[in-house]
Formats: sequence, C-alpha cells, structure tokens
Amino acid sequence: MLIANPSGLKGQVVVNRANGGGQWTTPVVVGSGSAELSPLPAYSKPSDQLGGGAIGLVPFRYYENDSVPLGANADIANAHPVLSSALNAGGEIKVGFYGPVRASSTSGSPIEVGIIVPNQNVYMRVTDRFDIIVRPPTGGSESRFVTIKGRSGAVYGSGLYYITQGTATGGARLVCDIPGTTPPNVASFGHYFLVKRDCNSDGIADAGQRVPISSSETFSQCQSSVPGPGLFRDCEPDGVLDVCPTLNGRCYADMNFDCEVNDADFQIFVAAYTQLYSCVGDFDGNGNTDDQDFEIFTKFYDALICTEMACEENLVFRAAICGEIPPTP
Ligand SMILES: [Ca+2]
Ligand SMILES: [Ca+2]
Ligand SMILES: [Ca+2]
Ligand SMILES: [Ca+2]
Repeated sequence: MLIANPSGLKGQVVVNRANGGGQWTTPVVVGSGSAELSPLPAYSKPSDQLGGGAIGLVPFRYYENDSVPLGANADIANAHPVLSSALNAGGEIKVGFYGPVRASSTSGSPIEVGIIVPNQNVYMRVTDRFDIIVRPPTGGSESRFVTIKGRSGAVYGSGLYYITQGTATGGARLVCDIPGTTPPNVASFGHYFLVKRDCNSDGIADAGQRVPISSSETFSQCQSSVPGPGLFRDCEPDGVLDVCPTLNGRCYADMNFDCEVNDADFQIFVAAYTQLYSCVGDFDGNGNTDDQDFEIFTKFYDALICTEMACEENLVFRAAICGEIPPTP
C-alpha cells in the first residue's frame, strides 16, 4: 500500500477487523519509497508525522511513540519523569494505541495504575487517585487513547508508576473499539513513568534543589544561610526541603514501622537500593533509592533511637509522602 503524501495517513485503518487471526504482512509506505512503516504491526513513527491517523492490527498494540510521556521503559534509569506537582495541577499521562479503544463495561476502571514497591512483583494500586478518561461502552467518541489525569490534593509518592490492563474480577477491561458483542482486549501492555517529588511546587524536582547541612556548620548556621538561586536547605537532613512541611525527629530508618531500628530495616533499605525501587527508600524524592538516600538512611540508622512518638510521626509522614503504608516484605 502506498500513501504518496507523507502526511496522508489521516484516518483509521483496521487490519484483522473480524479478529479472525489475520496478519498484517503487506508493506505500507507513507511518503517516499523509503518511508515504509516498520516494524509491523507496532511501527515506530508517531502519528503526528504521518497525518494523525493510524493502522492497527486487532488486537491493538500499545503505541509508545503516541504516548505522552514515552513509557515503554520498565526501568527507573530510563523511565520518563513526571513531577508530583504537575499531577496535582491536573497533569495528564496519555497512553496511545494503534486503533480505537474503549471500556468493556462501566464496572470499575478498564486500566490499572500502580506503583512498584520493593517487594518483588507487588504493585501498590493507586488507580483511584486519578481520573481515567476513556471511551465508555456506549456513547462517547472514537479514540486511540486512554488518559489518566492527576488531581489536586491527591498523594503521588515518588517512584516508578505502571499503567496496565484492568485486572479486577468482573471489572471492566480495555478492549478494541470494533463492532461485535465481545470485542477482544487490547494486546497486553505496560506504560511506565517516574514520579519525582516537587513538594514546593516550583516545577523543579526537589532532589536537584536540596542543599543538605554540611559537617562544618551548626544547625542554626544552616538555617540562617542563604543557598544559591533555586536551591533550598535541608538542615534536618531528612531528604525533604526545609521549606516543605516536615516532622522533626521522625524515625526515618524504621522501614518496617515496628518502632525499632535494626537489621530488618537495613535489609528493606538494601532491597530498595539494590533494585532502585522507591518510594520506600527514596527520601529525597528523585524517584529512586540511591547513594544520597543511603547517606540519609545511615544518619537515622546510626541514631538507633526510635521513640514511640517518632515512630508514629514516621508512619504519618510515610503515609503522606508515599500515599500508603508500604507492605512489609
Ligand atoms: Ca521543587
Ligand atoms: Ca528537611
Ligand atoms: Ca524497624
Ligand atoms: Ca532518592
């Protein structure tokens, strides 16, 4: 098939519309002879470079280059960042497909949103913290996208987020929006993004703005110092900018909330560190658990003290920052 105009793919082409096992093998060229779509069927060129339309093979695949931000990378090092403040301001994550999609029913959400936590394949589900924008079973207009939209006041802890097919028993699924009483689910997919904390809502991830107390200054010297433009002190070096709400004296190193600091907590931190997972070990909120977090952890671990009050404050704080008490491994 040849579409001579390089912006000529404007509508929707559906291959294997009857879901009868048909394949897409015929080359499609949009523009000049070298502009063949590849690889098939999940070609890489974004639709805005082709005219806005798409060619989809049923069951429709996830279209990474039409998704915003990009999100096929399941690893923290390559995941695309989104600020917590942007989500609180109504920021959106758009997941694209090669063909139109819709919810199979009105029962629950057809997709699931979760945060990966350092307990192997456990996902903390946070679907209900987002508005899910998707075509309903009846009505609405055709769309190749599912959008999740952040809410004001919702907690978006740092870490690697995951969007996938709905899994609730008897709940909705994301299906191909094609004729028929039981349209197939879209092909299995995973879309990832990395949330970074921006507790002072200035549009910059806090981790890059944080100037921790140095060994040569006292607490009051630190508090009265003026850091450079766009920088903020962290005089109680808990990873949180001092301009943001903080709870002095909480027991950061108590990772399992039992009010004691011991090897069990160290093991949880090491697991988070080894896997770069968060938000459980991500004290500075840059999305992963790394050397900066280890320094903070060590400071609180070395104190070996965890009063009942500090333990409770830690619990409250972790609930506020991470949105939920993480499961204990
Ligand atoms: Ca910030
Ligand atoms: Ca602080
Ligand atoms: Ca503990
Ligand atoms: Ca971190």
